[in-house]
Amino acid sequence: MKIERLTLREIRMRLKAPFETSFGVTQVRRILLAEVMCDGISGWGEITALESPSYNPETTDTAWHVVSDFISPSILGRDLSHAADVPLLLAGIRGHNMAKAGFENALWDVEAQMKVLPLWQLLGGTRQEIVCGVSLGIRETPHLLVGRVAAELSAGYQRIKLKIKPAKDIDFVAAVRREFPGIFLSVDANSAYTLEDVAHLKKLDSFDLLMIEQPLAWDDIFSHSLLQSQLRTALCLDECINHSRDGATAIKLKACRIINIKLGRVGGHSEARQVHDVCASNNVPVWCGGMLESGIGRAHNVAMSTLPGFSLPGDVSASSRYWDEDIVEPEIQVSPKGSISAPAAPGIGYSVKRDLIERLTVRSKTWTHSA
Ligand code: OSB
Ligand code: MG
Repeated sequence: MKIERLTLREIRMRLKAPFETSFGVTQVRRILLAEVMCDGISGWGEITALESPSYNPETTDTAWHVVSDFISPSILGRDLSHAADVPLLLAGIRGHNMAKAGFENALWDVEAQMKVLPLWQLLGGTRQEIVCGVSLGIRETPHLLVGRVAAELSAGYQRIKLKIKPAKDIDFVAAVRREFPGIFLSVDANSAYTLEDVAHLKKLDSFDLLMIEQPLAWDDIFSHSLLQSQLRTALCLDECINHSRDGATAIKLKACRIINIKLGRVGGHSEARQVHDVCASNNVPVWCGGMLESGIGRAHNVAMSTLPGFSLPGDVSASSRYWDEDIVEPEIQVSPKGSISAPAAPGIGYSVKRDLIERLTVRSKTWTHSA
C-alpha cells in the first residue's frame, strides 16, 4: 500500500441536542476527517479529539497541528504491507493518539478494501451483531432524565449509561432505578470525584449498577485501585487507558473490573486490539466507548466491537440519535432489539457522502507524494 495522498479536513456538525458531561456541554462538533489514497483506493478515518482539552489533552486544533507537522511527513510516500505497520512509523511522536488513530484507521479501511473484506473480518471480528447501549447527558431534573431513559429503552437499547457529577448523581440514579428495576444501568463521572468522596460514592453500591466509569482523575490508575477495594460495584476505566500497558497495569492493580476501549484514545485499531487481548487473557470484559462521532468514526467503532471480548453493550448507537443527516450511507441503524449488524461490504462497509462532506468542510489540506 503506497501512501500517495493524504487529506485532512475539518467539518462542523451540529448535534441534535446539547450533550452535557461533568466537564462541559457540547453542541457543535468540530470533527477532523482523515482520508488516505493508496493505489487508487481511498480510505477514511475520524480524529475523535474534542474541541477543548477537557476529556483528554488533545483538541481539534492540536490534532491539526500534529498531523500537519509530524504525522503526514512520517507516512506520506511510504509503502506499507499492513495498516498495523503504522504505529511503528509514528513511534517517535509521543501521545496524540487520536491524531494518529485517524490515519491508521483510514489505512485499515484501504487494506480491507484491497483484500475485498469487511474491515471487521480483517480485524478478526467474530460477532455478526453487536450489542448497543446509550450514553445520556446530564439533565436538569431526575424526572426529565427518566423520560429520556424510557424513550431509549423503547427504541431497544440494551444498556443505559447516565452521566453524573457531584449534586447531579444519587437522586438521578435513584429515580431511574426506581422506575426501571431490571435494566442494565451504569454511570460515568468523567473524573468528577476524588478519594475524599469515597463515602458518597459508596451510596452508588445500592443501585445494582453494571459499573461506575472513571470516577477519579483522568491520569490516575492507582487511586482507582484504592477506590475499587472499597466498593462492591465494578469500576470501569475510560480516560486512564491510553495503551495496552495501561490496561495491564490497571488489571494488575485491581483498579477496575471492566475496560472501555476507544479507538482514538488508544491510538487506532492495532493498539485497541492489543488492549482487547490483554483484557481477554485476564477475563476482563470490554466495551466500545464513543466520542460523539460522525458515521465514519461510528463505522470504525462497529468494526472493532465485533472482536470476541466486546461482551458488554457499547456506546455505539444510531446516527439519528446525534445527527439530522450523517455523512455515511446507509446511516448506522440499530434494530428494535438494540443491535447493529456488522456490514457485509468491503472496508468500513458504509459509503461516504462526499458531497455532504464537501459542504460541511471549513478547512482542508492535502499532501501528495511526487514519485
Ligand atoms: O466519557 O464516554 C465518555 C462523550 C464525549 C466525551 C467522553 C464521553 C462521551 C460519551 C458519549 O459518553 C458517547 C457517545 O454516545 O458517543
Ligand atoms: Mg467515559
